[in-house]
This record gives sequence, structure tokens and C-alpha cells, in this order.
Amino acid sequence: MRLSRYFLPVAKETPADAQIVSHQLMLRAGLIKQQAAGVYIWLPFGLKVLRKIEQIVREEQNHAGAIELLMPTIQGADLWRESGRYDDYGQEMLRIKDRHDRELLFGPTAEEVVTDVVRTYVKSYKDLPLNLYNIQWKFRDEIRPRFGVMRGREFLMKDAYSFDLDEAAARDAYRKMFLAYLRTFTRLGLRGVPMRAATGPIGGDLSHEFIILAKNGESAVFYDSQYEEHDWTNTEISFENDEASIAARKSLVDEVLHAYAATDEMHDEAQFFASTPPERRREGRGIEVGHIFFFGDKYSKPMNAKVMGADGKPVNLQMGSYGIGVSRLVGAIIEASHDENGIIWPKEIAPFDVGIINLKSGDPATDAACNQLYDALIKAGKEPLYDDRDDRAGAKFATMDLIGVPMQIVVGPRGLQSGMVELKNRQTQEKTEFALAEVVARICV
Ligand code: 5CA
Repeated sequence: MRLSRYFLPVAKETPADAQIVSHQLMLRAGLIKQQAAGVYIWLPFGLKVLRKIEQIVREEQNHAGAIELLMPTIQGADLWRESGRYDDYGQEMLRIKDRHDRELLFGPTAEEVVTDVVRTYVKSYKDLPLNLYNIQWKFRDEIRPRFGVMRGREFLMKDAYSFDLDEAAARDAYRKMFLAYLRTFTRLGLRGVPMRAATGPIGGDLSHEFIILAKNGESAVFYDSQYEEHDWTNTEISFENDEASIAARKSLVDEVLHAYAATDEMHDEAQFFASTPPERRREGRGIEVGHIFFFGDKYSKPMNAKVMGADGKPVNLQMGSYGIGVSRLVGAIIEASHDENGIIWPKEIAPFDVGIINLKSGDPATDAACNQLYDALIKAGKEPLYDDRDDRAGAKFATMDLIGVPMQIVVGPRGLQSGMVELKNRQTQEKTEFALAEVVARICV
């Protein structure tokens, strides 16, 4: 993409209405524009990042055996009356009436809708286990939407729902998602720390939040430094349904959870001290990016979602639900990865792989070198962002740093006299000179 032809409205000034750094940077770097309180337009640059995160989340869900469908944003109120949640959910639910005075709502979550799908089509234990997910916009009328996309009213969520014959199988479904989450956050360049959690309006008796560590996190967290030092996803995890795989998943989850981690809500000082040697005890702040729940027949019972068991008797399905805040992750990743100059995208989700800065647009030799690089990078399968605008070098450096492209190639007439360009690493700020002819190969290793 040539910046002169792109739509990237960047701003120098820090917006006054944004309190935390990720929100400020998302506005300044032209990722989002507020449309209404807690409701955002995803500008082209922000949308690219959102889609990349979404794709990694999708690949890891598929890898773990979950199957994608797409449920509507608008739901009928009747299903929520069946489950008993219509009145309980309270003011966070945006209730809508159509022209026939029928009651609708903008879905804050989809346990009821997906349970209705499964009770319609799934009749036998032979169709299980089943895990259905979608990546869809949700609406929650939060009292105090804040921090930009971190606590929006409209937000993009991946929500998966597992259906099993009995509790043992449902707990395995839970563990599959647990491990899929560890893999997902690692691929996003993050460490998602699982913490025992309260279940709130989703319900159930077993629940974990996945928290990423960041200075401006909403909740205080206490954890074993193992979560920073050890990568449990290094071991190949099988998502097959044979007994050996089920047993391996159980022991891996048990091993992960053996290390202490809790938000202040669930923190138990005595247990922390008993389980964790002093040099490994950490206190910090974190952002909840995922939340998983096991809740048995909480929905299947009132909604009469049953399958025939092996003995021919009908039983209520055992369920769990598994959320990831896809749009929240954009803010959370910036919160965890930035410096005073701007965003530093982890490689996997960077909206562009490499920036090209033309120090003297209009100079024939410099333009030619930049064009040559641009074409070569595209040919090599990279996505370059070429700053070809007629602007000061300083402004170009500042923009490229602000928007966080992981690698930058700086091309100017002086270097070109000896056939050289400069390669800069956004994260380390390290600069290295390379021959023009060599630099693409360097990037593409
Ligand atoms: N049905 C369950 C799991 S599918 C559920 O709704 N869980 S949740 O309420 O915990 O939400 C799942 C994830 O969505 C959260 O972990 C969080 O990352 C994200 N999320 C929740 N509320 C908001 C919000 N107001 N703004 C942005 N993201 C949110």
C-alpha cells in the first residue's frame, strides 16, 4: 500500500477524552473513530488488525475441533424467557421492539440461541461431543463504557459453546478450550494467564478468566512467575477424542493450574504463600481477554435440550461457554506493547509487515529505489506500507513509529550513492545498513 493512496488519518495531539494509552494510540494512529458512547467505527488500519486477530482466534478454535457458524446479532426475547434470563439480565441488555410490538434484543451473548440450534438438530449421544462457535458483534449497555474498545458497548466476541453427554466429557471440552486459549494468546504474542473466576450472569460452578498482564489493567492480579517464564504450549497438544489424548489434556491443564494465579476478587493470600516460593510471587495488573465457563444443564434443563444416551434414555446436555474479546484484544495488545513513540505490533498481527520511508520523494533515484523495494517485497509475499508522500523526513519517521509497523526500510539519496539503505527494528530501534539489493532477502528470512 502506498500511503499517499491509503486512508490513514493520524493525529499528532493526544486526544483529551482518552484516559489510557491504548485508547489514545488507537485514536491517534487512525484505527478507530467513536460513533456513539462505546460504539466505534473501525477505520481501515484498525480493521486490518482486528481481522488478523480474528483469524488467529478462528484457526485455533478450528484446530481444537470447534465448528464455526454465524448467529444473528438480533435475537427474539422468547428464548430468553425460556431460560429465565430475560428479566435477570437487567439493564445491560439492549431491548428492542419491532413494528408489530414484538420483543427483540441485541445479543449480549448467545447461550440461548445456540442451545435452540442444538436441541433442534442433535438427538443422539452419537452426535457428541459438539462445540459450535461464532465471531460476532455483541452489545452490552455498560453503565460506564470507557477505555475505548476495551470496555465498549458494541464489541466483537468469539463465543464457543460445548455440548456433551455427561459431566466428564464436558470437563474435557472445557480443557480443550483452556488449552486452545493458551495457544491463541501465545500466537498473538501474549501470555494469557488463566485465573479462577466468579461466574456472574453466565452461571455455573467452574470458570477461568484469561488475563494478560499490563500496567493499566482493570484488575489487580497475583501470580506465579512461571506464567511469564514457561510456555506450556511448546508441547504438542492433541485435540483428538481418544483416551490417551483426554488423559494428556487433563494432566497438562492440571500442571498449568498448579501454578498460582488469581485476580484480587478470588485471591487467597494464605494459599499464594503456601504454594509459591517468594522469588516467584508476582503482583501486577491485568486485562481480561477471555473467559470460559462450565455450567452443566443450567440452560439445557429449562430449555429442554436433551439427547438420547447409549442406554436409550434421554438426558439433558452438559454445556460450557467460552468467550474471547476480539475487539478488546486490539486495545489490550497495544496496552502490553507500546513505547513513548507509539504502537509496537507483534509480528503475527501487524497490519503491514514492513514500512518503506522515502526520505526525498520526488528525487528520481530515491523514488526508483523505493519502487523497486516495494515491488520486490510484494513479490516475496510481504505487505509493505510505502510512505511516498511529499513530507518532511521527521514527520515520516514519527508516523511510521506511531503506527507500529515492525520493520522499516529508510531510503535516502545519501545512502543510495553507495547503494545502501537502512533497516530499522521498531521494537529495539536498532538500525542496520544493508545493500539495496540485499535488504529484501534479509527481511524475508
Ligand atoms: N457467554 C460467555 C462466554 S462465550 C460470555 O459472554 N463471557 S464474558 O461475559 O466473560 O465475555 C467474554 C469476553 O468478552 C470477555 O472475556 C471480554 O474479553 C469480552 N468483553 C466482555 N464485555 C466487553 C465489553 N464491554 N467490551 C469489550 N469486550 C468485552
